[in-house]
Amino acid sequence: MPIEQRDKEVILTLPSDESTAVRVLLHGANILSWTIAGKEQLWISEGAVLDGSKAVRGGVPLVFPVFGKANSGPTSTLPQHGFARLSTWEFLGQVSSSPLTVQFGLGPENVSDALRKAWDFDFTLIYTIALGADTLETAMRVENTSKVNWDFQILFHTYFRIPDVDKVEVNGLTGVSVKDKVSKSDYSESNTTVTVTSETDRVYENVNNDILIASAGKPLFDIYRRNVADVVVWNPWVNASKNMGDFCPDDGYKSMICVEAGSVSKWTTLSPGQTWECSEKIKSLL
Ligand code: TA6
Repeated sequence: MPIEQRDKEVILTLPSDESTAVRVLLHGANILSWTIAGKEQLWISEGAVLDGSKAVRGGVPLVFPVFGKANSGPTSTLPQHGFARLSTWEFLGQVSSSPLTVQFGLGPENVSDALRKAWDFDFTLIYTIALGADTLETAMRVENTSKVNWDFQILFHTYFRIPDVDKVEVNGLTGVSVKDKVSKSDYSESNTTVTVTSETDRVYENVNNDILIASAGKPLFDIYRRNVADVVVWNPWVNASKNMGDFCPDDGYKSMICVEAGSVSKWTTLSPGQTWECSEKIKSLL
């Protein structure tokens, strides 16, 4: 069955290959798994909490309306990364069979009272997920249904599964301006390929190239983005992994890298009735 709706999840299965599938938790509309011919493409913690009590540690968490924590402004009382990944989305159904495409929706009515009070604007999010033979496309349509302007940031917080962090290479970032949250410095990326040798937490701003994730030169994933100009690269490494209670196993950082497409280096303002769209298409080269 191409689309299976369960109590708390929706499963997409390619009719041509039942072992190519996507599993989406309604809590956070969080993609938990993406398999191609039975091979898992994403990383999810063995300690991920899936009961709706907190954000999922892995897969593709959704970040909206704020990336990180804002010190001031309407999002400053929201939890880190906002409420989209903390809310239960509505399954809106299948919109296409080729590629196999479904949609999820979120509005103020789906957000807890506490979180809605923290950011009390009217909005609609329509999240589209399309599964191809070797591709996963995610798209977001943001609408301001308020009577006033509001600002937002947005990001697909994708956890990629990789063979070995010591061999991972992220290509396409040369010359890009970086806000490095570990060294607390700003600089231009001078390396032709970005590798991970310690805790890494960087916002690459306004990235024009497509991104290639490779392992010792062997291509793993191509990432194509539309209207999400920034790319965040994150690996918690040894200590930060240990300090996250839901990050398991402790050495899981060796098998994952977050390469996150987002619009986070500035705020996007929507006026009443205005809509905004973005998408990310990942092609697995495994
Ligand atoms: O996207 C990178 C980042 O902002 C890191 O700073 C780290 O905090 C990571 O997100 C995970 O955040 P979370 O709130 O899911 O623990």
